[in-house]
Amino acid sequence: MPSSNSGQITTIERHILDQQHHYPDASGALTNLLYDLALCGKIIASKVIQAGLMDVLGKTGLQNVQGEEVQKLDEFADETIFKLNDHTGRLAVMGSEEHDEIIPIPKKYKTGKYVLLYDPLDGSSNIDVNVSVGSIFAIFKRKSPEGTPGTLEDVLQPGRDLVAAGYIIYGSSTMLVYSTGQGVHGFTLNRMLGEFLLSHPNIRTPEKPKYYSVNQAYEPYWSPGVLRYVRYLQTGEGEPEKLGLSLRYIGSLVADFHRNLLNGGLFCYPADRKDPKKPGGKLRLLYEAAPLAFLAEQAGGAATDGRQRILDIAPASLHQRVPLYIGDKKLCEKAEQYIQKYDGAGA
Ligand code: AHM
Ligand code: MG
Repeated sequence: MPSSNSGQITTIERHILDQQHHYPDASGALTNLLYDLALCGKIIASKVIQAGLMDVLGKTGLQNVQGEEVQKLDEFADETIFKLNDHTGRLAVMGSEEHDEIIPIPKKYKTGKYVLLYDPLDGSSNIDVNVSVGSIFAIFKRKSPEGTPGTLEDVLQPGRDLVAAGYIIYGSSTMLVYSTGQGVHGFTLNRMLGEFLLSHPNIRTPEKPKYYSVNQAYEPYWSPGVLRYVRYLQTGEGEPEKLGLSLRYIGSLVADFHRNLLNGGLFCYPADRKDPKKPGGKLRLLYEAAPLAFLAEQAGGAATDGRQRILDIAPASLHQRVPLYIGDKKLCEKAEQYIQKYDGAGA
């Protein structure tokens, strides 16, 4: 495992502190918040790796607000992130995939200036077959006055206003990847030390894409533009040279995104006609698409819903869904061209 940067070992704590120097007025609250999230990652990782051994697998029998089955590890991850952040005085309000409404800071604690949105355990339906899953986080500055309870308005911000975002991937190793707008940096958890060490400084997504990732089974439900676009990814139609992409699809967003970020490629979850209740596809803007779009752009890639930049979308609701094309910049531009050309201006 690479654990050093030109021979020097950098812990995540040190790295986050160094990043703070880019912001002379920083109070340290964001630094500490990111460090708390790294701790959440370690705690969740310790549970995820024991998933096969402990009685943590299996459904709770409850459904989350999206009508999907909630698994025990989802609950554990959700509670861990909430409980490690509710009392620190750094947050005004939180929002999670697992909660219908915004999550207020308990009255007995002070509120702070940041807003935390998170998907505690994305891809959790894959856990019982040992597939990588991940936690995604997005951090905004609050809009409402400090010292008051946070509001829905604090949460409904476009991704371009993110101050930080990242994910923790629980895979063959546990990694935390984050950005505060100064590049994307990856850390690998050294289990012996219990520390995240800088292993992937300043990640840039490769110039030449290698993979496209989409759930091809939904083809019958795609619009003509999406169909033509995916055909383009397969054949490189109209390109002087073949694109030569291979298909890779895990069905676990963080894992699919992480692979394409490091190896080059495009992940998409287009809008489809499969479920009339989900016309915008499956993925959620605020705690899935926007934070990953922030990382993609910081790494030299892009993210679009097929019509506009993900980071420019002003959310209307906490659990808003959005079509997502993310990764290679040129392939994102192509997605917009195909959808505009074959689906028309507003279809
Ligand atoms: P989840 O938030 O309920 O875990 O669902 C999101 C997951 C993503 O990780 C993944 O990209 C997508 O669902 C896969 O969906 P599908 O099975 O429709 O391809
Ligand atoms: Mg999710």
